[in-house]
Amino acid sequence: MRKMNNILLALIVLVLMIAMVVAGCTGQNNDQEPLIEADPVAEKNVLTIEGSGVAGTTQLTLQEIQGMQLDVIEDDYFALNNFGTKQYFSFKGVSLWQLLNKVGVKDTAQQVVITSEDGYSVIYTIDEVKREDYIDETNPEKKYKMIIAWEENGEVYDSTQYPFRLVMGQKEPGDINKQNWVAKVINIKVD
Ligand SMILES: Nc1nc2c(c(=O)[nH]1)N[C@H]1C(S)=C(S)[C@@H](COP(=O)(O)O)O[C@H]1N2
Ligand SMILES: [Mo]
Repeated sequence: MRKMNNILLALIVLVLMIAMVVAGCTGQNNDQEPLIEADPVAEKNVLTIEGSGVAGTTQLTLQEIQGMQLDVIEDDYFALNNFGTKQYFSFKGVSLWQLLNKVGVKDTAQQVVITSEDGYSVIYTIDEVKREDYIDETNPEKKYKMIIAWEENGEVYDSTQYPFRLVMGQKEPGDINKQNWVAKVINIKVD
């Protein structure tokens, strides 16, 4: 009797195992299902550009932005922070204005909101985004564009963790510009 029970148990386990394998296979073979489910890790590598001021919603990885044939800007950006500290940081990236043109900015666009992963955000007018003469208060020769950088002081940001930073010079002497350097940009909304 005990032997019969063991055989029965073994059979039940076998049937269950076969059922699991079959269920697994049908799931994988179903064409309707996406191969990759919405993966929070995968989504953290994209920058979303959206709003009524652009042609549509665009999601771009660092690799895609690097492949867009935009002028690569490499410069030492002057920073003044709220403690009065003056410092230079080298950045590599592309002009935000050029990037917006590439994705299709409309004539009606008025403002740009740049938002980070942690919710930190800044707002600029389109004219401020277009501006190519942000300053270094200590060097009258210097002119900066507003850029989306992917490399800071020789280190490329981790491409899986929102690898983009908004960077610009000062609007005028005394402008505490470092606070506008939004790190880990997740969204650019143009309206
Ligand atoms: N995403 C994000 N970016 C941010 C901030 C922030 O809190 N979150 N703080 C800003 C401020 S106030 C300063 S001074 C600088 C600090 O930059 P650091 O962390 O590279 O020194 O980042 C700016 N960018
Ligand atoms: Mo700051």
